[in-house]
Amino acid sequence: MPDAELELVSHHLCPYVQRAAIALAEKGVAFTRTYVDLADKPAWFAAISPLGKVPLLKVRQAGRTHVIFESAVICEYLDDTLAPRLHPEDPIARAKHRAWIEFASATLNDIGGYYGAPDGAAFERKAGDLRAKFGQLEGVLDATGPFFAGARFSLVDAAFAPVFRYFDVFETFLAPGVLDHLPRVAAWRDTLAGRPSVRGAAGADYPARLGLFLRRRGSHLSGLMPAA
Ligand SMILES: N[C@@H](CCC(=O)N[C@@H](CS)C(=O)NCC(=O)O)C(=O)O
Repeated sequence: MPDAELELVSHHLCPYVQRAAIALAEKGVAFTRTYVDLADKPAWFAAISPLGKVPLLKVRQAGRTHVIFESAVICEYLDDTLAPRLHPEDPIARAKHRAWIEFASATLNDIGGYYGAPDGAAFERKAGDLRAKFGQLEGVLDATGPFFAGARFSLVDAAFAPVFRYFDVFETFLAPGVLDHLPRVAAWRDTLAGRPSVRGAAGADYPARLGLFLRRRGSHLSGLMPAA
């Protein structure tokens, strides 16, 4: 991608945006970020985002601007064009990684159901769904780590780091039940939390922003938060 200018159209809390930001940082490439208010989408954004969603990657190259949407596609594009490779070379391993990135998206959907659950019963159901998913991960994580597939950071790691970032905030006021008794997942989570690309993917104000967002949900979880 010689001489391309990259702009990541973002939202402060979006976990899918974080995937792309992590991949960009792992590639060591310069990029700018533009933040969109998803509650009041600007016209320029609506005009270029076919699904009305972030992230978008704007690629300015040879006098043209290309807009790429969908985080998985953005990450694949970055991996096709910039070193180091974050997907495995082996096609079977690569297919499995893509599948586990889908699994990360399903986990994010469960997290949305968890923090949005209207009552205790729905909340416990979603906690159970999440516990089951993290249990499955415990069974597939590389035995020696420190990353999903062993020594090398991959796009699967980029997809799960934002998943764990939610729990860093949840666990400031909730017992860590969903992630209990999963030693490999716990070690993986710690490693990802210390990775510079992961640390830089969200702002220092992320916990405060997420806290405010959660408090305003009016959900079961909102009611478990301490008074502001
Ligand atoms: N499948 C999409 C999901 C992206 C997504 O859901 N983005 C959310 C924010 S995290 C969004 O932009 N939602 C638009 C809206 O709320 O109207 C991807 O992987 O990029």
